[in-house]
Amino acid sequence: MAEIKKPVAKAAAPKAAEPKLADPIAATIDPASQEMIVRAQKMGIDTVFDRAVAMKPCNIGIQGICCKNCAMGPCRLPLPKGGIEGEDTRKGLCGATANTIAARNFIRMIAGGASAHSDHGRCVAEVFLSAARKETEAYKIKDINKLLQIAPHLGVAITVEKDGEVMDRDVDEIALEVAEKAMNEWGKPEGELLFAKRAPATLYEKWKKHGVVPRNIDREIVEIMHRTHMGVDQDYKNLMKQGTRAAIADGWGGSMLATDLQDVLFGTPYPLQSEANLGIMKEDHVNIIVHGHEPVLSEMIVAVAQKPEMIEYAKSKGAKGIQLGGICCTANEILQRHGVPTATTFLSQELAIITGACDAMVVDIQCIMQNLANVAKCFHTKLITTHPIAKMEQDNVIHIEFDEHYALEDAEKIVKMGIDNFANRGAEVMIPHQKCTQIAGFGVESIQYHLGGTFRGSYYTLNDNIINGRIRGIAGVVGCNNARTRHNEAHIQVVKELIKNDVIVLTTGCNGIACAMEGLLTPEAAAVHCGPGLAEVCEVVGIPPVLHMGSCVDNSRILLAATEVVKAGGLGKDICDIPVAGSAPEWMSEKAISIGHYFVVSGVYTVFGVTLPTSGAPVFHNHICKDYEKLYGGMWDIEPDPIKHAHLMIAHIDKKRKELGIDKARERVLMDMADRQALEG
Ligand code: SF4
Ligand code: MSK
Repeated sequence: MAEIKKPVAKAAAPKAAEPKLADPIAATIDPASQEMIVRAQKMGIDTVFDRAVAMKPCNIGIQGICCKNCAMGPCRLPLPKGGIEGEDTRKGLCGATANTIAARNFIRMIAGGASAHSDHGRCVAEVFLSAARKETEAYKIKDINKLLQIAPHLGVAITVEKDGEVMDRDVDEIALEVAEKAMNEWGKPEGELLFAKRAPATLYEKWKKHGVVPRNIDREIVEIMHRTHMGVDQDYKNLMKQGTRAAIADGWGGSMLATDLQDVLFGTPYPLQSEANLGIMKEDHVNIIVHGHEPVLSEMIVAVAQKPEMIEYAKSKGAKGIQLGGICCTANEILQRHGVPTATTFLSQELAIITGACDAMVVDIQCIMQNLANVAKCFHTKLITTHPIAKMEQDNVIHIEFDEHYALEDAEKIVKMGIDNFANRGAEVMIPHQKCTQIAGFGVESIQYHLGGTFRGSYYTLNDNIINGRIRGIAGVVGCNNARTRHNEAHIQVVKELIKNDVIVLTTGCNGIACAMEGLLTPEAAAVHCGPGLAEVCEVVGIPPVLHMGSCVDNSRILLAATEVVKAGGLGKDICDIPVAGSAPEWMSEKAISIGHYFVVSGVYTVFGVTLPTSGAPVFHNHICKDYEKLYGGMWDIEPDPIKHAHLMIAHIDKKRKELGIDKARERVLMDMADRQALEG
């Protein structure tokens, strides 16, 4: 076989130009990140902020109209300057149109995102099965209430009839059956996704009518790869139909199962206090940062790091203790259940190492930049990969493969490695002082409690406040950072504009972290940033105006919260009737496209910032906007300007208020069921 040779430099290369560097102020709104970017540049270490300046994105790829699905391409179909007049004759070598290419690319992104969430869910389900079989000491069924709550949705009975008497079923038996039924959702040969029926009945019927109820999770993802292979599905509408099936299989399947099973294993989150930003790292402590998405290992790291003998061990090495911190959604997982502080967001991950105080960074899956290894090389930081599917090629990276059967031993090994590394720190420690208090850990259950009270724990109070106009509507603002836009700026501007206009915000992922870094996740933020109606509700109830609901897979909590709003009555019969809108102001990941699409087909008007890979195929773009609104009640939209972005969402919320007949703010009246039915009339 012909060997591909490495290029050999023949003559002395011309002197390289000075690398272009990012302007720290233009790169991020976060002062701690700015400080660390300056430091990295002084040390000659490049970060994503500099690389984004040096390398521009491909102008054709960004429009979604580059196809490389076979070796006759890549076929690139740029939109002519000034747009297309008359017939669009652009086609690839095989004849694929811009619409077909954009739709194929779009649903391949859905497949990437859905598989990431769902494979995460599968790993959790496997650990759950081990726990249910009692094969591991480290994991136990922690939240029995949650187990009993989800079991019926998987067709698992929680009671049993014996001698004519109805009795509670044995919890271990229920757990085992739940584990088996859950595992089945990934690859069962027939039937349909069981959780699809957790959606409001009207929505489920809509999915049924359009033939998009998923069969099982894996099948919908595999079918996307088949249909987008050269020479298979060549109708953008039919391609998107499959994208819809896979996205539902993500939001109402893989992600929802991940959230539920994690809650049963590790506990359903309830609000707790913590802190966010790089200032959570401590110079005199061993700093261990966990980063990625799966809480299965990080839960063990939290348990081990809290052990008195481990703290003593850290002290024996000259540290005052162990400081854990998180990045990305592993951060959100251990924040919401244990109050472990958040170090920073996705885009600033390299900067945690630039502090010189990161003794170990432990990564699992998703959103981990490969350049972490290069940055770690410049410091004493041990970079530890832990997942068999996520290794790094650089030789300074240590791989400690995590096995749930030896979970505590693995976690102990990792924590000890961090502690032992404390002594190897150089003199170059520089931790920014910025950090903010945050209240996180909201979920479907806690919103019910906080806004409903102990005696009337329900969504009635939330609905009442929407109906009487104190709360104008609900926004789900989620997603990543993107190096093509100023770090955290759009997140914060969109959220501030929404709460200023009395829209309560539910957040997950890196938007949640950005809001925490800005101090928006405290009840006190309401008086400063909210309109009078939302400020009053927050003050009375004692909640922040931005409710942090967890990690990326926890967007399923937002779907279920919206379903509870429908059930509580007075705001229509389907999610698309509620004054609700979705947003991902700084998205970058394929997972965001999958999330965006399951929001849309669940009935949510969803606006993305930055860009959408559809602009090169206007007919396809209109399909996922206008046609989808007719089909599912939700639609895609794109608006990079954060203030306009927020106002598109507010306009949609107002449109829904008008359709419901609640567009005139009214004095608060506690409504009974008859009043709500009259409104729905
Ligand atoms: Fe080009 Fe068609 Fe091959 Fe895509 S599938 S690369 S459009 S020839
Ligand atoms: S971590 S997917 S950058 S939100 Fe979930 Fe943040 Fe986006 Fe990763």
